[in-house]
Formats: sequence, C-alpha cells, structure tokens
Amino acid sequence: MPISWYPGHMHKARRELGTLLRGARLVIEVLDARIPAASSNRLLASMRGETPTIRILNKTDLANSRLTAAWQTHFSRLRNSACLANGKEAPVDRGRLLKQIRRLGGIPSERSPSRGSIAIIGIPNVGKSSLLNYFIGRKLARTGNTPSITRTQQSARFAADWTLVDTPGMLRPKLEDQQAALLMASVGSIGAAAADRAEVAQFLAGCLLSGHRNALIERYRLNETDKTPEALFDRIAVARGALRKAGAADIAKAAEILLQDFRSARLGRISLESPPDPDLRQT
Ligand SMILES: Nc1nc2c(ncn2[C@@H]2O[C@H](COP(=O)(O)OP(=O)(O)OP(=O)(O)O)[C@@H](O)[C@H]2O)c(=O)[nH]1
Ligand SMILES: [Mg+2]
Repeated sequence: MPISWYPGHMHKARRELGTLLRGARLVIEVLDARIPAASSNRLLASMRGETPTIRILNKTDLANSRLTAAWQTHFSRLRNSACLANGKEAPVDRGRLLKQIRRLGGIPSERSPSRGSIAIIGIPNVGKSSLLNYFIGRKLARTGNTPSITRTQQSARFAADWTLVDTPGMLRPKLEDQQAALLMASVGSIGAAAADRAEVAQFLAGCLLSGHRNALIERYRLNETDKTPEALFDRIAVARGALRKAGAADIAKAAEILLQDFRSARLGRISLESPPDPDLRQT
C-alpha cells in the first residue's frame, strides 16, 4: 500500500500558511538531518517562492556529523539562503541565527511591522516547535514525539524586531515520491496509521543492510551471510529475545526493535541521504 497522509487539519493549515507566507519576510525551514532531501517539502518550496530561507538541519545528534557538514555546505550554496545545524549535543547559536536573519531579511520597517514575521515551516515531527521554544527561551509551544502535535499557528516575539511563527507540520496532499515517504516514515514523520510499520521496517532494513552493515553486526551480531531484511529480523529476534513460545522469531517485534533502535540512534548516528553535489559526496 502506498503511503499517503494528509489529515484534515493540514487542509486548513495549508490555507493559513499561504496567508502567513504572503506577509513573511523570511522562512526558517526545519529539516531532519538524517534525511535532508526527503524532508524538504516541495509543496513548501513552491509556497515560499522567493522568500529568503534559513534551513536548519535539526536532530544532528542523531545524524552522521560528516554528512551533516556536507549538507550544510550544499544548502548554503543556494541563492538567498543560509543553513544552520541544531541538535541536542550542539544547539544552534541564537546570535548566529540573528546574524543570518538580519543578513537575509534586513530590518523590518516601522510602517509594516508584520513584514518582520518569520515562518517556521517543515514536515511533521522535525522539531519546529522545540526550536521556537528554544529561540524565545520559554516553553510556549507544545512538543512531542508523534507527528502533527501542532495544529494551529503560534507566534512569539524574538529579538525585539521579529515575530517567529510556529506552524503545523505539512506534507504534500499526494506523496508521489514513495522513497521519500518511506524515509519520512523511517524517522517518524508520518502518522502511525498511515504507514505500515512492517513495511517501513523492511525498507529501513534494506537501507541499513546496504550502507551500514557494521552497525548491524555490532548491535545484532549480523553475519556476513545475512543479506536480506528477513535474515536481519531473525538475527534481531535472537539477539534481543524477540521469540515466540516455540522459539520462532517474532518478526513484528524484531521490526519494531529495528525502528526504535534507529530512531533513537542506538545503532549509532546514521544519515540515510547524501548531498547530490559530487564534490561533497566524497568529503
Ligand atoms: N534527538 C533530538 N530530538 C529532538 C530535537 N529537536 C526536537 N526533538 C524531539 O523531536 C520531537 C518532535 O519535536 P516537535 O518540536 O514537537 O516537532 P514539530 O516539528 O513541532 O512537530 P509537529 O508539530 O508535529 O509538526 C520531540 O520529541 C522533541 O523532543 C533534537 O535536536 N534532537
Ligand atoms: Mg510542532
């Protein structure tokens, strides 16, 4: 079954976002550092048009730091843009953010203070509300580790001249790119009911088997001969005691363990995408 998730509140959120973006002076697009391309929403790209954009690669504490640096260079090369990184181990510096806001957004005019609005946008569960709270230094917006916690926009003053606006996580009405949808589901940005967890785990297992075997060997004692997701799930079931009464592997439980271990970086800091620039792929 293809993944498709466009819950009712996103219709309304899209209309409200359109209005906000018409007046916004700047956009902060929050991306998941593990999947910077898949978490770049093309709907949001077309809605924000030429508005200067600061991308924040978020959750860098869960991502590969070499690839995060490469993605930062990639996004910084885009016109009218800046790219910063944020994670639990190294929060983005508020002063650096403000410097980029002033560089790209100029000074809001006295006559139209609303042009000092900065829209914080992104797909669900990437950490938009957490960043708003961090920037303003208090817990205004509700946060949580399930997608679509935020249902309405919420504004707060930031550094005298600016208004930060947190927005609900948005997806495209139709997820044509199913590879991107599976990547978003792998990091937990798609509602649980919209993506079959076994299928998502199967996809993730394929990614990890092809690019991150060492992590699997270390955590689940994967063998050289284990090449398929099924073999990996068997290995996980044995290593983690996910067994049925007769001693057979509990595949559903093993799949769940893989998803949880990946999402919490218990397999190490793994990024699932590399930047397209040939010079950056090698660094
Ligand atoms: N490991 C890690 N977790 C983070 C980071 N930033 C946010 N989170 C967690 O990610 C989850 C989602 O954060 P939110 O701020 O609610 O995300 P959101 O983008 O506002 O989500 P929606 O409102 O649902 O679209 C929460 O459990 C946060 O604690 C980070 O830098 N590192
Ligand atoms: Mg939120």
